[in-house]
Amino acid sequence: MLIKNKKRSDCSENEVTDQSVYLNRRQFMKVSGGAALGLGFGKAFAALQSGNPLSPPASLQDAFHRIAETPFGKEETPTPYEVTTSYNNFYEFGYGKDDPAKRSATLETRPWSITVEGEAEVTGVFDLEDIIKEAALEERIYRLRCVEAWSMVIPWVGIPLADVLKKFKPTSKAKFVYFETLYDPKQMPEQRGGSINWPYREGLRIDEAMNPLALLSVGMYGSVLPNQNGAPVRLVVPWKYGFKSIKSIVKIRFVEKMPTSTWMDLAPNEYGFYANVNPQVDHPRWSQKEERRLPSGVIFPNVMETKMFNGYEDEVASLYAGMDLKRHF
Ligand SMILES: Nc1nc2c(c(=O)[nH]1)N[C@H]1C(S)=C(S)[C@@H](COP(=O)(O)O)O[C@H]1N2
Ligand SMILES: [Mo]
Repeated sequence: MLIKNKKRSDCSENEVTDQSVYLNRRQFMKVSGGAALGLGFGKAFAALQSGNPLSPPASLQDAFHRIAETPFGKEETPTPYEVTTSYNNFYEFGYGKDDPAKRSATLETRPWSITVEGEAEVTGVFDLEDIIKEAALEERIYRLRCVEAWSMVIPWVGIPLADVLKKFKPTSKAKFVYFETLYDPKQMPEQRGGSINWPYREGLRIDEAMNPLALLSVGMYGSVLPNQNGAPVRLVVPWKYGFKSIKSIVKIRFVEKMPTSTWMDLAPNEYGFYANVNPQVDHPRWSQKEERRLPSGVIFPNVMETKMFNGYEDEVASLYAGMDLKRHF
């Protein structure tokens, strides 16, 4: 995302181009290698769609063997794993798109606990693995649209957020849910400074959080999350700009008043609380009408129109009935 008072642009065309040139080169080598070995094109192409090489810890093997398929995103072609794990926004590890992949090995993801507090009957500190073992994991293929106007398609593994939140029995005062990322500059080097008031914070209205599309993700491409994608647990809110999908969550707080998110705090005129994907409301510094679906390069930019609520209008439009979405951006 672009930080207003920084000169550098994290969203430069060059960066995306370099990335896809690099990928295209690797893919070309694989495809031509496959052809040389006499493999059909189908098989050579399958080699590009490589899976997740990570394996879940022994205690979670069982849960990950029972991932339920769902109809979500069956029509989509997932973005290659190599792309979704090397082109990231995770500012705790740096501002370049390749920084999180290079620098996030310092993140310790086990054991991991989540503190639940605020307006709920059940509060306390919970072990993530216990939450995962109790729940049934689902695969959901969702589009992810970054506010910087690029997008990808990711096969997430997770638990519907509503199923998790209901266990804590939020009271009638819980109008919003607030989330916080880990704060530990030893593990997250960029937290030692910069213009962000760490930890990274996000929030949802309670009915948004309870919408069946909202996912608490603990994996992707059939296995656990790579660190750069927000291990071991993150939010996925596919009808909102990517920055709402907060990574490496350690705190969930049920609150009565609308919380302030990291991006509202940094630039309130550019990033609102709702942050619904909306091609009709431009960012003050760029259009939101189109997006580059990664991998995107000079020869094949792969530009497409951005859809209202990122194409999830049927599922979520009713949440915003009667609201002026230009004002509540
Ligand atoms: N804690 C934290 N969560 C974060 C971010 C971040 O910098 N820190 N970046 C956000 C942004 S801007 C996007 S687009 C998505 C990117 O998710 P991905 O790298 O898994 O594709 O993560 C979001 N969650
Ligand atoms: Mo983003």
